[in-house]
Amino acid sequence: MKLILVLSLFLSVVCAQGPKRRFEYKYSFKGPHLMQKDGLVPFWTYGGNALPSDDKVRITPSLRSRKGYIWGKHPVEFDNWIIEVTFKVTGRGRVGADGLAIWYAETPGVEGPVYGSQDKWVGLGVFFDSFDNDNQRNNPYILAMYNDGTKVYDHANDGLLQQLGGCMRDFRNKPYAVRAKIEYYQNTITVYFHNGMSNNEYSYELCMRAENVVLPKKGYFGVSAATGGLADDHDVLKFLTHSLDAEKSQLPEGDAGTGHITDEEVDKFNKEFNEYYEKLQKQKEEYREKHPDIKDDYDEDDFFEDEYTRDLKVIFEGQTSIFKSIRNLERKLDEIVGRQERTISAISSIPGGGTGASGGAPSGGSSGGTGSVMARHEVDTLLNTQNEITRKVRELTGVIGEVQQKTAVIYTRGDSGGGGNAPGYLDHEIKDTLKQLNDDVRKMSSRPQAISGGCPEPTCLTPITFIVFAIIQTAIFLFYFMYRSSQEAAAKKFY
Ligand SMILES: [Ca+2]
Ligand SMILES: [Ca+2]
Repeated sequence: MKLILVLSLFLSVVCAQGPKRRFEYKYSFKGPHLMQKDGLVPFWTYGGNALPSDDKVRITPSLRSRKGYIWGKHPVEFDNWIIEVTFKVTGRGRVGADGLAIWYAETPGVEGPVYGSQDKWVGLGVFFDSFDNDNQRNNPYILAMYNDGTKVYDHANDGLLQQLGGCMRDFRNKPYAVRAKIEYYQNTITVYFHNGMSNNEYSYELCMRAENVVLPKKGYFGVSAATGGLADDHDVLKFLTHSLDAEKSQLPEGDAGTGHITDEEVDKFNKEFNEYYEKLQKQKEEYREKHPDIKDDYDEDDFFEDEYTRDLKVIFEGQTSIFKSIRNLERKLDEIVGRQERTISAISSIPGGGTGASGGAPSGGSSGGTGSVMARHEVDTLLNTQNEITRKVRELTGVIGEVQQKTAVIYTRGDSGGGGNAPGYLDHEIKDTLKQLNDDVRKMSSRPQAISGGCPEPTCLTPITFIVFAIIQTAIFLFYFMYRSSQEAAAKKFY
């Protein structure tokens, strides 16, 4: 940064010694009242598809195969000059055509094939060639060409071999208008270009320089443009001409004719500059010594910034504000969460219906002592315990029932299956049967005489027969009882 300042200081010193500039309004046009009411541009004539308006001259619209031009009416009366042309080349395509030309020619051009103007001109043409005819991938290209009236512009090669010099620069679709500064001074042509990325009028860069070029005297300035298969708008916003008076630089002794700075002069300037610079540094140091409190990191960069730095700054500020907003949001979110937690705890401390019923808390006092109020988890524990108890009781009941059943079964089994404990009615039945049997036996033995003759012989009922009969009967009875008891036991099992 310091270096740039130093250089600019040096250049300003040099320029102060350079040619005197004078604005030439008769060779210029610019807005906002570029066009008169009758549609004319003062001191200029235009033709073809050129169309002026208040703030610009549209040399061609973005339509195919158009040509337009504008030429100064008056011949240039001064030998050295500098022109500054501000223009825009805009089109929707990634590639445009054909281009724009700035002229200084012996005669005003007429419509023709070289960017809208005639070929074989005499003088200088500076071409802004949009379209890459020779396919060298070197367009858009800025090219300066001198023609003595014999050469035909080589469109096929984009005039590459005919140029005085040139540079590859993109001049289409820029945020600001692009600018070209063409200086013709002491037979030297210098072309500077401003790429239209900023509105800073000092952002020019050197494009080409050619010495020993003799242009015709009393020529005409002009601008022309053309479109082809592709098309751009070619708009010229300003055409400013300054004459350069070389008289002052001719005054110093020696080498006056060329106007160049001699080595002696360069040494002198350098010496002066070094003296000033040292003086400045000395003063700075003195100031620092006198004011040690003041921040001594004086840096020009703090005071100047380029566009990139400015953009970065804007981005940084934007991000900082976003960061702050996020932090704010975070804080508010924390507050909300805190409130929510407090609310939840307050709700849980209020005795609910179920809690009151099981906990036996006072139903009236919502803000009663928290010591007497059961907490939720306590209630839950209590309910769980109760359920557990109920379940256990049920299990116990089941077990008891089972035990009863089993007892009953055992009991009934014991009742019916006991060998020696025959029920009483069986005894009676057996006894009755036996008694009846005895009675019958006795009756039969007490009347043997009464039945004589036809009565069967005592052989028909011998004591042996009787005893056998009695045993069989007893066995039948026993068998019957056993069968019956087994039937009953089976029936109880199902029950
Ligand atoms: Ca071309
Ligand atoms: Ca090319």
